[in-house]
Amino acid sequence: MTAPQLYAEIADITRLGVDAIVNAANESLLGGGGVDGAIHRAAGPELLAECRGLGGCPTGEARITSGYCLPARHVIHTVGPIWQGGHAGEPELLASCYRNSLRLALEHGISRIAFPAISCGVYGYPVAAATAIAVREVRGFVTAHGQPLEVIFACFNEAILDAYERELARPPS
Ligand code: AR6
Repeated sequence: MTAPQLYAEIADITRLGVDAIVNAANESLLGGGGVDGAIHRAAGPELLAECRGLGGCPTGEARITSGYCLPARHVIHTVGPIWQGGHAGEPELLASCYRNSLRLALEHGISRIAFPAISCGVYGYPVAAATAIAVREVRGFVTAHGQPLEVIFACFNEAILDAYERELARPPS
């Protein structure tokens, strides 16, 4: 059996030809700035039309759509928490984003998935804390389920890549 692979790389997530890319969306699911805007621009207007039919998504949950003009077959939209200092349930909500996205991936037979650094842009989550949660949750999930087989942490800059590489080098606790 192949062991799941987790790695980080500098990448524009909209260019990755994986089974699913994850979108750091907002509760409306109707697009926005950052990676959300880039995904909608690259996928084309049909993505927005499908998202309209979903009726939004609460923070911490996830929804799946087709990828339309993207090289990725699916988009998993999840809504990260807005950083408010760390005492408003942000860590648990961010962990839920990763778990719920991976659960959808498993249900849809997705074996290669790429995540952006959810909440680390406009939503202001401190990068070191967010990447620690991301790596812990993804490791825990793939260890428990053996799927997805490949998880890419798509980093938009070197600072994010450094943070992921530090976490990935740490032995699992
Ligand atoms: N590929 C990979 N990562 C990217 C890309 C890209 N093409 N573009 C940006 N990033 P953000 P959030 C990185 O702000 O903090 C939107 O308006 C970016 O550098 O996209 O969860 C939504 O509609 C950062 O590291 O998402 C929401 O309103 C990471 O992706 C709100 O922003 C996430 O930054 C969500 O804020």
